Amino acid sequence: MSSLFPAMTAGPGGGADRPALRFGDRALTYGELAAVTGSLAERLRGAGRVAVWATPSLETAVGVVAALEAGAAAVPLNPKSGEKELAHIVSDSAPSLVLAAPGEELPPALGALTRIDVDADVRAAEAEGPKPLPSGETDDAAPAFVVYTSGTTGPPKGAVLPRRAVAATLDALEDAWQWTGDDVLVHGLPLFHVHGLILGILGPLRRGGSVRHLGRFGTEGVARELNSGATMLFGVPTMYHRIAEALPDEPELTKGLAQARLLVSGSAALPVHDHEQIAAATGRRVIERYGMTETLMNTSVRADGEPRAGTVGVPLPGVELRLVDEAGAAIEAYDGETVGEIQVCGPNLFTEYLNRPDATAAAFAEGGWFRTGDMAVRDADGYVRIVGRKATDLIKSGGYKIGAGEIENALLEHPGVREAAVTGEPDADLGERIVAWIVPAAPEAPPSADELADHVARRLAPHKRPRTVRYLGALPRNDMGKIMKRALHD
Ligand code: MCA
Ligand code: AMP
Repeated sequence: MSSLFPAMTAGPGGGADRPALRFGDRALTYGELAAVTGSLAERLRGAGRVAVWATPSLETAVGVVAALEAGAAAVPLNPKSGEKELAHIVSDSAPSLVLAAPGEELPPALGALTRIDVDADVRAAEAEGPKPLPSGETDDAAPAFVVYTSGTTGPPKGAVLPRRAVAATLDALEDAWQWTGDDVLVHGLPLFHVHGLILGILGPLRRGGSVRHLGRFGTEGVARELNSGATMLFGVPTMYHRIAEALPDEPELTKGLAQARLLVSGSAALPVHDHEQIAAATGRRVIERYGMTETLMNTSVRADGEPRAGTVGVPLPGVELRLVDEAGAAIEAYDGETVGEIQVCGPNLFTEYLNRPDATAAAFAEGGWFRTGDMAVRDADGYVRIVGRKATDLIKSGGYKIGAGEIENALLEHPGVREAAVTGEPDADLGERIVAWIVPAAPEAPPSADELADHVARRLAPHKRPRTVRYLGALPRNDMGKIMKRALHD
């Protein structure tokens, strides 16, 4: 097995004193990271799949790195997951244990799992003496992660990401972004998804550079770090929208962004208006990259390319990308007009949905092309422009992918709900906002919007809660009894 983090194992003179991770006032150099992960990795050897209680903390980064160095697969858990969602993920992924920061209270759904506290205290690790990293052979096809992602219906599916995919995507970004060990990344993304964890934590570590995590996103933190040595910023469009709104009142933010080397947005489309507002105030252009949990990163505007608002750039090195029409035939046009579904192939792809051979088979077209479900056009110079999504039942809110069916099922479990339909509506801040259309069981006493939001937040996760609730006497249905969601908005 080649280590995913060569900088951590570099010998004397290899940069052990260089900063690796910083969360608030807690930080680790590469030498310290090797020390704290060494003994943990030894305990995790042969552990198979390990759950990680993925709070935005140093312990999450240390736990994941140790698991990967041990050849185990990490299953990052959203610490705000509701009981139903968590129970599903735990029973589906069947981890052998759970890693958590000391003192972190874990919910009953994890009660049956052995818990290992992640000790990120470097003095304790050094007192134990250096521990060689496990040297067992792990195949690059072996799983590195199982990341849960929503589909249109049913509970989230676990995308199994091999070590090869993690290495391939991070190395392709090295090329596209001229990303080096001298870069210092700042972000405040959650650590239970690809964006924040794989790109935002493992990316810098693979390059031998460093990351400063904000704990939670805020424009002051972004300004502070970009004005004190950070060179790159990652965020979802909601974060860049909030930055764009704050720029007129926060001169330090303007100054920080103006001097950054690279501002990268992803997970959803960044509206052209936000692009323009940031460019006008700072003279800097945000670049977009396009990825997916199942594929990691597919395309990006390159650091040495022309930034163009509204596009996600060109395929990354090693990624094959095609557009196909409704009959599944490849579209040859590069005319900025002909719309097709994006399909991709390459070493960046997941291997399967855990325990879901049916869903895995359905996700691939002949020849191993993965069907992304994203609709796009290609400009003459190869720039890809995403224009929509095949499934209207997938909602992107705040950069989170959310399945309408999952929320409808949760709403139907509320005794005050007789019928429910969920749609997404445009929202300046979140991109899309979740709207629940409810037929109450008792029209004279419908459950309140807050009650329904809390119900969904408790069962699934707070970001899946409806932000708007509309009450109806009946849902519009066609002759077959199927809900006509388009008619709802009329
Ligand atoms: C609110 N809260 C509640 C409730 N209402 N808790 C329980 N019950 C309720 N009814 C809590 C929330 O948990 C949260 O807590 C706080 O109140 C505010 O919630 P909310 O309004 O939802 O959050 P926000 O401040 O609007 O968040 C915006 C955000 C967030 C920061 C942009 O959406 C975010 O972090 N998005 C990132 C998504 C992401 O990383 N996606 C990557 C996946 P607290 O404040 O304590 O949290 S896509 C991907 O990985 C692919 C590969 C790709 O291409 O990148
Ligand atoms: P997820 O399944 O949560 O990993 O989200 C993946 C989806 O996010 C993709 O299929 C796209 O629909 C969307 N996405 C990611 N990056 C971008 C982007 N830069 N522009 C538009 N959509 C994006």
